[in-house]
This record gives sequence, C-alpha cells and structure tokens, in this order.
Amino acid sequence: MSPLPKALLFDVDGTLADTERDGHRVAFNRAFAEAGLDWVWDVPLYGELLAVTGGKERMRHYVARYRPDYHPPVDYDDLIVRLHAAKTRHYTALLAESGIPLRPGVRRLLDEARRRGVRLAIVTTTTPANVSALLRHALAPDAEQWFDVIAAGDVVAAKKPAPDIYHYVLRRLGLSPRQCVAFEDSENGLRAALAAGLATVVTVNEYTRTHDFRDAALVLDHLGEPGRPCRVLAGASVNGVAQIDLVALGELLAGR
Ligand code: XBP
Ligand code: MG
Repeated sequence: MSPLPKALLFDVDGTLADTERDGHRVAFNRAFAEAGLDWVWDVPLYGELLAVTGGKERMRHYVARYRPDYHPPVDYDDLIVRLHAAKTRHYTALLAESGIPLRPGVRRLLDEARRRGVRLAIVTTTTPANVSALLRHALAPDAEQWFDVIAAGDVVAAKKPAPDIYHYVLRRLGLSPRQCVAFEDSENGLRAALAAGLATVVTVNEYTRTHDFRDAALVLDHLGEPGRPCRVLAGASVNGVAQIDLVALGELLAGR
C-alpha cells in the first residue's frame, strides 16, 4: 500500500460547502441594500463575478466593469471596507440562522483523516470569521481545533490564483507539497494549488463545472458517501472507488 498523505489542504467556499450562491451572494446583496446602493448581484452575474476572488476585490471589480454610471465617493476605500464588514456580518448570521450543509463526503474524509492522524488545514480566500462560522455550524462546535492551520483572507497579500496562501500553509505545516493533497472547486483555486506544486482533487459545482481543470490530479462531482458514489469526471484512475478515502489519495500521490 502507498503511504498515506501527511496532510489534506481544503479550500472552503464551493469545496467544503456550496456557500457562494445562497450564502456570500445573499450577504453581499443585503449589505448593498442596507447601504442604500442599487447594486444587485443575481445568480448568473455572481457566477461572472466569481472570476475575482476576495469580497473586497470582487466589489471593486463589479464597479469598474459593470457600473460605469457609479461615481465612487472620495472615501471609496473606506466604503469598500465598511460594505465588506457588513457583508461578513450578514453572512455569519445567515450561517447561524439557516446553515449551509457540507458537501457529500467532506465530513467522512475529515473524520477518517483525524482517526488516522493525517493533518488538516484550511486554505481559503474568504474572511476568517466566515470560516469559523461555517466550521462551527456545519461541522462541530470545536471543529476549528481539528485543523493545524487555518489560513484565510488577507493573511497573504496576493489571493488565489496566486500560490501564496498555499506556500504559507505548507511552511506552517513544515511539509513539502509532495506529501499533501489539496481540494479545490474552482479554476482560480486549482491554479493556486498547482503553482505551489500540489496534487489537487477538484470537486466541481454549479458555478465551476465548465472551468478548465485539465491539470487536476482528479476531477469529481463530489467526494462520495456510502450509498452515494462519486463520479470521476477526469484525471487519474482511482480504480472504481465510490468514495475518495486516504488510501485512494495515497495512491494518487504515489502515481505522480
Ligand atoms: C472564495 C471566494 C471568497 C468569497 C467571499 O474563496 O472567492 O472571496 O466568495 O469571501 P475560497 P470574502 O473558495 O478560496 O474559499 O467576502 O470574505 O472575501
Ligand atoms: Mg472555492
């Protein structure tokens, strides 16, 4: 049997849970309405805006690209920071009220990793408070402690697709990329992980299924659960496994 990976590195939005359409998007719209702005991000538009990672960066991109009619105030930088803080407040409240479930197989794989001493890390563009809220509400009250490193938001200056946040996490873990597997759902995330030298498993979702995932180690519809097998969309043969487990991930690393 191939050695197991030493650590699993998880993206958050779209990978642990489908948080974008009914979470982040809704929270942005609530923050805009509260500030008296006529900015409304519908489902298709939000899909386009996801090309830019990071909420503050995404708002600036929207104004620059889609709102030539909007004249930014002199304190535009402060406005963006205030809107982003309000959006975080709405997003975390939304998770506490209605919750967003984890994607299939996520809890199973995290449980297996913890049982077998494989380390866990979070590698995300989103704000730390959003990660805490998701882990607490969707996973377990103490779930933040399951992760050796939680790297989020502005911890690095250049967000995905830059590899900086992956370099940061690998340094903190003291591991080489060849010992770890990354999990992502988007092209920007995949590019970041690949540029850091990581074998990457992509689980696609509604917003990302048409992205370019050609260099992923494996592309799946989801990680698979008992009674709900995963479908391999592209990449390494994992010999008909119905659920991605640590043995399959070890083989994936050995086959690189
Ligand atoms: C997803 C993102 C994030 C969220 C918004 O990042 O692009 O920007 O949509 O987060 P990942 P903030 O998939 O890497 O988790 O508003 O908190 O920036
Ligand atoms: Mg993502």
